[in-house]
Amino acid sequence: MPVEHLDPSASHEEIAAALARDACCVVDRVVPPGVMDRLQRELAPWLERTREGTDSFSGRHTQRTGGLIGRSQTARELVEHETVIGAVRKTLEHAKNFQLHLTQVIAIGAGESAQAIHRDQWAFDFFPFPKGYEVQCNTLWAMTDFTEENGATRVISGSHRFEDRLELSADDTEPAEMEKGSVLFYTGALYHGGGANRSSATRYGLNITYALAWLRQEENQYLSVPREVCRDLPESLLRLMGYQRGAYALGYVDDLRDPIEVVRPDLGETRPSLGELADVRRSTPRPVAGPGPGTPQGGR
Ligand SMILES: O=C(O)CCC(=O)C(=O)O
Ligand SMILES: [Fe+2]
Repeated sequence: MPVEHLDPSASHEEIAAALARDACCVVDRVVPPGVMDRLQRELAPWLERTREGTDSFSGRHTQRTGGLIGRSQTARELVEHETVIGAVRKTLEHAKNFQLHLTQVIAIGAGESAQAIHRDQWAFDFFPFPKGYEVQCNTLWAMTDFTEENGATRVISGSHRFEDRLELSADDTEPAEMEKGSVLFYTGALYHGGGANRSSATRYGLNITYALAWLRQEENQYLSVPREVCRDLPESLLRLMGYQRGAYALGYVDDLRDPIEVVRPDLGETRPSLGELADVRRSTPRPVAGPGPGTPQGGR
């Protein structure tokens, strides 16, 4: 089934509804192509010197450049893009909070072969999350047009309902073709993979992913983004990067301090505390969603 395309004006609810149904969708032309050119220019010094992968999953003709919060103002803006944050919040609303999971330009070079079809949430040690309990909401921004020929991401719409740990092939997938400036949204449970690049030019995609704040981040933001840079970032972005507590108590600093206080002492509480558990319990949605709520994935 081809991936659904939504208008640039799609609401957060419409994007989240498409994700609940198919686990993926493309929102067309979220930003003008010039924004992608600016991102490319800002990152050029790092893109040039990034080495290709050393295994077939990373891609032996693919460069992966990260640490983007510290390296590009445009990347910072896209991480907090209103359309994305609203759709991610809606998709992950069954948990108390979410955080940035990784920032990475994926440059698939000419001649690269197709990546193995996988679920991104397998990064969590293949933990069998309950079916319908989404732990990630991901974006892949097209920095160049994505075509079947140049390695557009291969997706299987609706595959969040499949069994876990399947070995699927490119024949089971469709290419998520899209214009530069468009965004492929997909959840951690979608079966997908980078496509083979049979063109003569590099396919550039900006992968920005978000995950529940009680899970470990794939890209370590605390060590990837220099402290001097952090001091000048907006509070909302710092919290998204993980300078916040995950759920009730995860990640506090020494005497129950909010981690944001370490980088922004001006935002510290005078008498730090975690808050009343009863209040937090009341304000946290019950973690059920989608088909078969509460059913362990191993039982599917
Ligand atoms: O670059 C792409 O199209 C997708 C890559 C991917 O899925 C991954 O590296 O996890
Ligand atoms: Fe992936």
